[in-house]
Amino acid sequence: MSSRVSIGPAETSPVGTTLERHLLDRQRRMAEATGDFTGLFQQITLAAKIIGSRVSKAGLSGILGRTGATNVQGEQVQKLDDFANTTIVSTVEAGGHVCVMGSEEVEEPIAIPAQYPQGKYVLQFDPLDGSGNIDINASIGTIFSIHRRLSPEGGPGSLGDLLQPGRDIVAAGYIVYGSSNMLVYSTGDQVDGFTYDPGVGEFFLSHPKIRIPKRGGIYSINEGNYHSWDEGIRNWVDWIKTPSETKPAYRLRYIGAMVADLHRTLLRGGIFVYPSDTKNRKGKLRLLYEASPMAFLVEASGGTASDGKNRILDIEPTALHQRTPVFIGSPDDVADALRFAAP
Ligand code: FDP
Repeated sequence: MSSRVSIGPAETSPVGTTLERHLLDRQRRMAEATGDFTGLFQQITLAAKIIGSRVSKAGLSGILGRTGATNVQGEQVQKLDDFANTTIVSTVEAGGHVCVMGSEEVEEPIAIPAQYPQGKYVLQFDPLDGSGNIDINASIGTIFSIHRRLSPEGGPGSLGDLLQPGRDIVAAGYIVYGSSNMLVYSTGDQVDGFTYDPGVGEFFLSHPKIRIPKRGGIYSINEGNYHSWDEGIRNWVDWIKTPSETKPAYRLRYIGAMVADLHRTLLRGGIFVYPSDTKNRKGKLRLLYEASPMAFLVEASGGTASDGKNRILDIEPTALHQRTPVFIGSPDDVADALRFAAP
C-alpha cells in the first residue's frame, strides 16, 4: 500500500458496503488522514454518477452526434466527450484537493482557478474512453489516476506535476458504463469493484479484492490491423488462436473501448494488446490517461503491463498526450506475447 496517499489500508469491507462508507472506514484507519483523498474521491464519484446518468439517457436527450470540433488527438469530439470532460473539471476544481488536472480532451494542463484552494493532489483522466461506442449503445468508460503534487504546496500546479510515471500513482480507477455501471479502483494494495444502484444513487461493493487469473483463455486485439503489425505480433496472434497439444485456441473478444476490454480481462483473465503498427509507430493508446492507470490496476490485481519491452509503470512521460504500445493482462499470457513481440 502506498504511504503517499492520506487514507488507511483497504482491508475487507463486507459486500454491500457503500463506496462512501468504505472510504470513510479507510480514512479512520489512518490517524493522520486529512480527508483530502476521501473528498477528492467523493467528487470523482459524483462526476461519475452525473456522466453515467447522461450516458444512460444519451438517445433520449438528443445528445448523440458530433460537435463538429476536433480534439488534440485529431479525432472528432462528440457531445458526450465534452459533457464528461466539463463535468469532471467543474466537479473537482472547486474542492480544494487538486492543484492541476490533465484530460485526454484538453491539450494543455487544466489550471485550478485562483479563487479556489490549490490542493496537494494531481488528477488525470480520460473523461469518456471508447467514444466510438457511444452511437451504438455499447460500453464506454471514464479512466482516472491521482498523483501527489511535486511542486511546492499552496501555489498552482505545473506540467511537471502531470508528467509523473505510473509507479508514483497513489490511486487509479475507472467507471464502466455498461449493462450496469461499475467503479473499480485501487490505491495499489488491492482492487475493489462497486456496482451502481440507480434507484438508490449509490455504488455498493460487489467485487472485493479482484485478482486477475494467472492465465486466461481470451485475447483482445484489433485484428483488423493484422497487416500493419510487425512480424512478431502476427506470429503471436497466429499462435494464440491455433490449438495445439499444449493449449486450446484462445477466444477473441474486442469491444473497442479499453475500459470495457480491460474490465473483462481483470475479471476473466487473458490479455489485451494494442501494439505499435505502421499507422501508429508509438502505439495508439495514451500513456497518462489510459495505459498507466490501467497498468496500475492490473498490477495491483496480480497482472502484468508492458509496452513490449518495459514495465508501463516505469515509463517516464515527456509529453501530456504521449502514446504507448500496451500488453496488459494475466501474467502468463503477457509473458507468452512478449516472447513473440520482443524476443
Ligand atoms: P476510442 O478511439 O473509441 O476512444 O484510445 C481510445 C480507444 O477508443 C480505446 O478505448 C480503444 O481500446 C481503442 O481506442 C480502439 O481503437 P481501434 O478502433 O483502433 O481498435
